[in-house]
Amino acid sequence: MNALERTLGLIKPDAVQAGHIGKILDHILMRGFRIVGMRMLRLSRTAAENFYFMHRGRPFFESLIDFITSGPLVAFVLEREGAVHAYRELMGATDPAKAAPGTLRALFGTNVERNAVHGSDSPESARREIAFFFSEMELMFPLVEQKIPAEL
Ligand code: IDP
Ligand code: MG
Repeated sequence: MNALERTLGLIKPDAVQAGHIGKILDHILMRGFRIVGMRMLRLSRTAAENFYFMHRGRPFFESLIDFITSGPLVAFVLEREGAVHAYRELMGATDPAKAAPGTLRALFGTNVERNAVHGSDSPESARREIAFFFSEMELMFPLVEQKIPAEL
């Protein structure tokens, strides 16, 4: 049995602009994740460079910062058994062309940069990324089970 975990997810500016917020959240809820915090915001360049600090110096870094700061994004914290790995699975591979059918990136991504969604890659990253976007006070304790929608 997987431990109860939290992970940080983003709906990136490409998917917000394309009108995919609702559909992406439906897919997430149908997989049994509970949303315990959520907000819409636009990142400053400095904030984006801090969020993606591990990619500083990579050839795609400047373009990634341009993209992620290009418009509003939706940030959320998901809770579930094994949430970190389960949400990475639901997202699919970084490059939508290589992502498994039915994954969020296969469904809603455009290319390796404009790939619709982000998810923490480890429990350690999740802790850092959750604290980057949310204070402890802003996160819910889902004492009442959230209903899992049956279909889209
Ligand atoms: P991940 O989002 O699947 O964890 P990372 O390697 O951590 O992938 O890259 C962070 C983000 O940087 C990707 O989601 C994507 O938006 C962008 N990115 C990654 N690799 C490339 C690339 O080769 N070209 C352009 N953008 C990239
Ligand atoms: Mg990553």
